[in-house]
Amino acid sequence: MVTTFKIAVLGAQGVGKSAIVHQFLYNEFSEEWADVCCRGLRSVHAYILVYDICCFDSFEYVKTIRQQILETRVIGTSDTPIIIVGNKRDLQKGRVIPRWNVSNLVKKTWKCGYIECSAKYNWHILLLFSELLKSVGCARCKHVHTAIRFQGALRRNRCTIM
Ligand SMILES: Nc1nc2c(ncn2[C@@H]2O[C@H](COP(=O)(O)OP(=O)(O)OP(=O)(O)O)[C@@H](O)[C@H]2O)c(=O)[nH]1
Ligand SMILES: [Mg+2]
Repeated sequence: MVTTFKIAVLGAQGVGKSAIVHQFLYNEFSEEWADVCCRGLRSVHAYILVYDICCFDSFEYVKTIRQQILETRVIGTSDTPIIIVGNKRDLQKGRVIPRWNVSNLVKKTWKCGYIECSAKYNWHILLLFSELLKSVGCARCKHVHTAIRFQGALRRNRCTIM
């Protein structure tokens, strides 16, 4: 079991990557976040690939990133878990791909986790991070309260946003 987690949150521009991380860490939502840069993507323990459920292209982007992750995986290393996230669930009237289609593709074909959330209303953000902890092999991370403990640890400045 790893005790230090490096998580890459990737996705097209404006899908809500920063909003998800800030909602998890600080229970805050804003219309605008400062940009963060990407470093050390190869050595992460898990990937969160975010798309906007109202934006078709952002799901195509997720497909491309996933493909790139698979292609650049070091042969012989264990598979790094990938969780696909459909954000902006609160705007679901504008959904462009039926949920069933995406979840079928992601879960059955890609064998990845799939979660829909709203960073704006804090829907399923804790669930996302508890699934993430489970996926990196944390045997005791079966419940949302583990994600709450994780959140607490991160808030105590044990988290670096790179
Ligand atoms: N309605 C709604 N808006 C959201 C949600 N999450 C993010 N947004 C909005 O979407 C816009 C982009 O959010 P960001 O978190 O900056 O997106 P990002 O993926 O970090 O964008 P880049 O860093 O530019 O790639 C902002 O105006 C947010 O307020 C959500 O769950 N629901
Ligand atoms: Mg951002």
